[in-house]
Order: sequence, then structure tokens, then C-alpha cells
Amino acid sequence: MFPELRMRRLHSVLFAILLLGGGREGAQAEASRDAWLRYARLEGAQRTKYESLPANLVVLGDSAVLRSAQGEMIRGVKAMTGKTLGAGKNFQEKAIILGTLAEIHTAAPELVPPHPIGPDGFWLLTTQVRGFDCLIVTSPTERGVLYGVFAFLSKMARGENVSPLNELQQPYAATRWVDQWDNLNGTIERGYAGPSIFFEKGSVRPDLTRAGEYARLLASIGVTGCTVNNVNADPRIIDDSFLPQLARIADAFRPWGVQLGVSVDLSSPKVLGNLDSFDPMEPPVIAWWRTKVDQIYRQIPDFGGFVVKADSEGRAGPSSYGRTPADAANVIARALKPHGGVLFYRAFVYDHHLDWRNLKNDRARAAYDIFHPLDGKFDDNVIVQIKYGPIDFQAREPVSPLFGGLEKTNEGIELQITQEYTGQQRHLVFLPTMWKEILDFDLRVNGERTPVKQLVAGKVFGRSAGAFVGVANVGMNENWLGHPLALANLYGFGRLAWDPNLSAETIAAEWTRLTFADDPVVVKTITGMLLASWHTYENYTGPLGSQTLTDILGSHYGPGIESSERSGWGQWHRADHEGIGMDRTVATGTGYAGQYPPAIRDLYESVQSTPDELLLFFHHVPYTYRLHSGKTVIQHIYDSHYEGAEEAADFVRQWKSLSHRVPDALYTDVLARLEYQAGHAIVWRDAICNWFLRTSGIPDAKGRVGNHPDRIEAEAMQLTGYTATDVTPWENASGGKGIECAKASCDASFHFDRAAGAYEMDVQYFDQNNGESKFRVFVRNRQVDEWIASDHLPATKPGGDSSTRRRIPSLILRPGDEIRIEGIPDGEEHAPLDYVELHAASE
Ligand code: GCW
Repeated sequence: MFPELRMRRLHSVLFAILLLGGGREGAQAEASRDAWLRYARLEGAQRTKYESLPANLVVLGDSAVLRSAQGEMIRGVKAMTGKTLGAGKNFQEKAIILGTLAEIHTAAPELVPPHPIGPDGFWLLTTQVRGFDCLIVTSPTERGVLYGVFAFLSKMARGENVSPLNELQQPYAATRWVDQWDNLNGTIERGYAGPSIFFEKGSVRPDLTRAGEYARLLASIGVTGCTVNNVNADPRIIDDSFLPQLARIADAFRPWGVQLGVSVDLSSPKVLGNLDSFDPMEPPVIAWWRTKVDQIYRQIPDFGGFVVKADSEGRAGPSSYGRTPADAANVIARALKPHGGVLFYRAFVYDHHLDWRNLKNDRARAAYDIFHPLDGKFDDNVIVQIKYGPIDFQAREPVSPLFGGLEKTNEGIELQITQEYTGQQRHLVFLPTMWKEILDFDLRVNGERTPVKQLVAGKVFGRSAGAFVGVANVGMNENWLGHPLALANLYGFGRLAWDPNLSAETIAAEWTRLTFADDPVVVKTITGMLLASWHTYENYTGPLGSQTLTDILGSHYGPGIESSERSGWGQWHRADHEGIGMDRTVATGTGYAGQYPPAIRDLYESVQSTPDELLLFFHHVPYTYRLHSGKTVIQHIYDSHYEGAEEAADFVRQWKSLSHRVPDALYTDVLARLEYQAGHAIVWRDAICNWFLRTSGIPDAKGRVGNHPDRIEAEAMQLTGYTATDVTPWENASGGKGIECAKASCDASFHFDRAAGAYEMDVQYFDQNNGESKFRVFVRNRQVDEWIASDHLPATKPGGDSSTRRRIPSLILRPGDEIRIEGIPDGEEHAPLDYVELHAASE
């Protein structure tokens, strides 16, 4: 039916295959799998800098981890300098020496680190031993030696001087893990980068190459453990028949010093063990866990531990038997204890059937209300794993008060690397900027300086453990996370867990240098984009701490302003005709502010001292309330959304300045994503601004909201076959309506009535995932563009999730010209259109 389209597609497929087979693009694909470990060849002066590196490598000892360290050193030096390191003799020639402190000490007792080094810490030293120049990479542990090798290679890749060198690094928090929310059928809950690298069709994948590669990436940023399955755990994960399969994943992780963990379902003793109950206090249940854990350790001696999500979002939990989270956690922890295993018990426990009519109800209170009274009741190999905010990974939340509410219990922070509420890797959002604010936030526990980073590392109360956990959800996509720039979040998580005192800027620049090149233009541009991106996203998605105004009942992706209201889920923003915000004060609201230590409670209790960016999280105010910035709340909503959309458009311009400076395939991939984001930012902007305009009745002082002189609504065009349909919610389509075609093909046309000239035309259409409609655009009956709506956006109907745009860069138009769009539906997707917008091409 569309021979030319088919041919075009076929050509592009053939072209892609040729390129992939043909070297350059293939190499790029591989490079993207190597992420920040590309070890690009150094040129000129950069390379000469490393000419004096010893040509030989000595490894003291033999183990899988040391072999990884050795292999990595050889691989990195070879790739960057072209030199192949030879096997050297122990302190009998100039050499690079890798080994634990104990081994080094035996060979050269005079080498003593300037300070004691803890596990996983390392010492990089250039020195003379018995008259020979040596580069020493050492640590109390083999894993630390591996970390030292990665740190050394990272320095080289970023062109840092490595001679002389005397550097001792120590991880800030002892436990640094990532969680994956992979299901046994191979899907990933809130994963945006393809299927699981661990599971498929109910089993562990036969080929675990990617699992090994992932462990290498994790080791390079100092991550020590990985929980491989969804916290909404399938009990089968620890079924007897599954353990040998888990052991294979552990085998893939082991050479990189990464420990395997799994999420378990608390009802396992009943479901798997056929017991009558899973009451944690029942002796048969206690015995069941002990036997199960012993069995796991027989097959996986270095098993890391379990994660538990219980009494949360429909998961089984101790509340069924009137038991507490501490009762449940301790029973499992005691089974793990003799083997050195850890139990992460998630504080994400809340009632999702709250009565929204009761203004005193507040989901934000749940974690503190439940866990604070249990402080001191958890065993010392339990870590209470706390999401950074009291709600759920929103683009802006205050820090969880529970961080300050546990003094006699180990705690850890849970950050989300996968961008569930922050654009799902279709929007650029560099999260370390947000994480830094959270980690640096001073909770003033007991009136002292107690930043969150110190609390969660166990430093404030001298805890035996502290943890940073990142929910990563990498998938089989070549670049792990879908958006090439999203890898900066995985990298940034590891770097902050290692050293939360690093600045977001340092991390962004490091990652950019390692991933791209040392081209100052590239580094400056990408770093600048990364650093701006969180605020940009926050600007166009959710104002003043009211949370991301997304569809919380479905995809968590596009706008869905009222989806959070009038339901039991408790993500209320309580916007009405008069005002917006949740009153969480002690005086008149839910009392949540009172969960913070006094200084912070006072900060948030008063509307005057609450910072603007969290105003609506703590207070219900009229739209006319004046912010510290001097703007009214409503004008801030309008302005920030327009600013956010403009900033998103500017990312496209900035990226374009890098054409020919970054590899072509990557350039094109990122450009397409940024263009999509810029379009979707407008969808967000318009939905939120129009909704608040209608709800508040207060116009935009700058006259932009609701006025789109350059826009031609599809429903106002001349329609042949197409019919106008209402989009729900109304604010997710321009004018509340779109058009759909119930025939084999339909037309929508209009006559151009502006001055003659060159125009850029945006066609706003809806791209659902249940069909691949085709579109063709004609001007004066001459075809000027055609495309297929084949993206896989999270939507099966026209709306804020599926709304996307096609930009036709330059059309020469004369008054009276007919512009016609032909739509050809496919499957359940009825070639839906929203509007067309024309801008002078020079704009
Ligand atoms: O944010 C919610 C997610 C759920 C997730 C849950 C959790 C794994 O929407 O998909 O479940 O948080 O963190 O347990």
C-alpha cells in the first residue's frame, strides 16, 4: 500500500545492517556497552604523559578478583596507549604491582600506608622499591585492589598525571548496592531499556555475558552488591530448583567482587514450604528460613543477602499476624547472620487505601510512624532501606524524616537511578544534582550538624552498617539504560556512594570525559546540559513541591494532574478553585512536619520559612499567595512551565553544536531523544498551564496560556473521514480534542493564511503502542513528508503519554496554499492528530 515507505524502511534497515557489520558502527555499539570504560586511545601529548609507565605487571596472589584487576589493567593500558604490559618479576624490575597490603608487606615491609585503610579502600603509590620504580595498587582486600585499578585507569582516561602518585581512597559508606526490579519472565518493573539481563521465561538466562559485563561496570564505581529480582518478589526465586540457577549469576558477579542478593516474599514459608502460616514468630517458620538460608549458602558461599518489601502495595507482611517489621526482619536476619549476610528491610510501608476526604490522613507520615517506634529493635545485620523522600521518588520531595528517626538501627538510603517519575529515560534528567541536595541536607538531629549522607553511612550514631542503594533497572539494550546520557546516573550513583562529597559538576564532567572525549567543547556542553536537566524537568512537570503531576494510576509518565486526587494512594496535591497544596503542619495539618527534628520542623511549619520549592508539599495556599521570589503561585506555575519547555528546546540547540564532535550514531540517537523531549515538554506545559487556568480562573499575566496564535487545531480543519474525539483528561490534548480515523485512510486539511515565506511545521500527533499508523503531509498536493508512528510510548490511547510531534523543518508557503495531512490507521491506533503549529523558519 505504501511501496515507497516500505522501500525506505527496508533501505534504512539494510543500511543499518551494513553499518553494523561494517566496523565503525559496530565498534560504537560495543563502545556503548563499555559505557564509561571505553578507554579511548590517547593521542599526542596525552599519550606521551604515560610513556614512563612501567612496561611490566606483577600480581601478588591469585584469585578471580585479582585476575580481573590484572586483566583490566592490561586492557586499559593497551587500549589507551597501545602498550601491552608484560608479566613482571616481583620487585626485581620496574613494574606495576597489584596486591593486597598483606602481600605487599611481605615483599616490601617498608611500604606502610600513611593512614590505616578500611576494606575496599585502596592506595595508589609511585615509589622506588629496591631501586626500581614501581606503581603500587594495594588495599586490605582483593576487591579494593580491583577498585584501585579502576581508579588508576580512570585517571589516565581523563588525562590526569599519575606520576608521582600517592593517593589513598576510602569508600564513604560500607554497603553500596544496586537493586534490579527484574521479573522472572524477563520483564522489568519500571525498566526502560529492554528485557532483563538475568531472567527470561521463568528461568535464569542461559547466556549471562551481560550479567558479567554489568558486574564489571558496577565494580568500576565501587558497587559491592546487586539484588537481581523485583522487590515485588516471586517466591520461586528461592525455590530449591532455582538455587543452582542463582548460583550461575553469582558466578558471573564473583570475578568483579559483586555479591548476589535477592528479594524475597515474606509468605515464602507458606507458599514454597507448604507451612500453614508465615508468622515470623512461629518456630516452624523460623526453622524454615534457617534451613533455606543454609541451603543458599551451600551453593553460593559469598551470597550477600535479601531485600524485603512487606505490608506495602499489596505485598504480604508481618501485619497479617500482628507482628512488626522488626519481628519479620530479625527472623530472617538471624538465619543470615552466621554466614555474614545482610537483610535490607524496606521502609516503603504504607496504606494505599487512605481516605482522601480526611484532611489529617497523610501517606508521607507512614515510614516514620511505623519505623521510628521500632528503633533499637532491629538486629545489627538488618539495614532499614529508606527512600529519599517520604512519598515515592518524585522529582522534588523533602528528605525522609526517618533518616533522623533511627539512632539505634542501621539505615540506608534508596535512590532511584531508573527514571520512573523523571521521564523514563526519554527525558534527560541527571539525578546526581538532586541526590546531592538530599545527601547534603542537614537534618539537625539532636541540634547537631547531621547531613543525610552521614546518617545513612552510619557515621552519626556509630552504627555497624550504613548503605547507599540505587534502583538501577538496566536492561538488554546496548547502552544499558536506553538514553545514552542516562548512564551518567548509574555512574553518578556509584560515585556518590563512594564519596558523597564530590560535586555534581565533578561527577558530570568525569563521566562526560570518560564516555566521550576530552574535547573541551564536548565536556562543557554535555556537563552544562546534565547539570541543568533536573531543574528543567521539574520546571515543566510539577511546581513548588506539589510532586510530579503525572498519571500516578498508570504509566507514571505523561501529565495526569487529577489522577492523584480522590483515591487511596495518598499522593494528593489538593488543588481546587481557590488554592493548592497539602497542609502538613503540626498546627493545622497532618502533623508530618513534626516528624523532623525541631529546627527542621520549625522551618517547614511556617509558611514564611518554607523554601519556595517545597511550599506546596507543606502548605495549602491560595493561588495568589506570593512566593519569596515575589511571584504569585499561579504566575510561578505558568512561568516555570514556559521556562522549562524553553530550556528543553535549548538542549536540542546545545546538542546540535556537537555534531561531528561525538560519534555519529550516538549524536543522532541523543538528538532524536532531545527533540522528542522538547515536544513532550510542551505537552506537559500546556496540560498543566491550561488545567490551572481553568481551575483557578486567573489568567497568565503574560498572556501565553490558552493563546496559541500559530496553532491550527486538527478538529478545526476540513476533515474527510476523520472525526473529532474528546481526549481524557481534557488538558492532555490541545483544545481537549483530537481527531481519529475509523476508515482505511482519512484527510485533514486547512488553507495557509499567513505571509508568504519559509515555515517550520510541527505536526502534533498521538503515537500509541497498539498500532503503527502512517502519515503523509501534502502542500498544494505535493507530498512533503511521511512517517510511521512506530515509537513505543507507554500508551494505548490518545493522551499525554502518546502525544508527540513531527517537525518538518522548512516549507515554502504562500497564502491560500492547501496543507493536507493524510492518516492511515493501523491496529487500534486510528492515525490520531492533535494540531499543527507553524513558525517562521528562522525563529
Ligand atoms: O514507586 C513505586 C513503583 C512500583 C514499585 C514501588 C516500590 C516495585 O511504582 O513499581 O514497586 O514503588 O518501590 O516498591
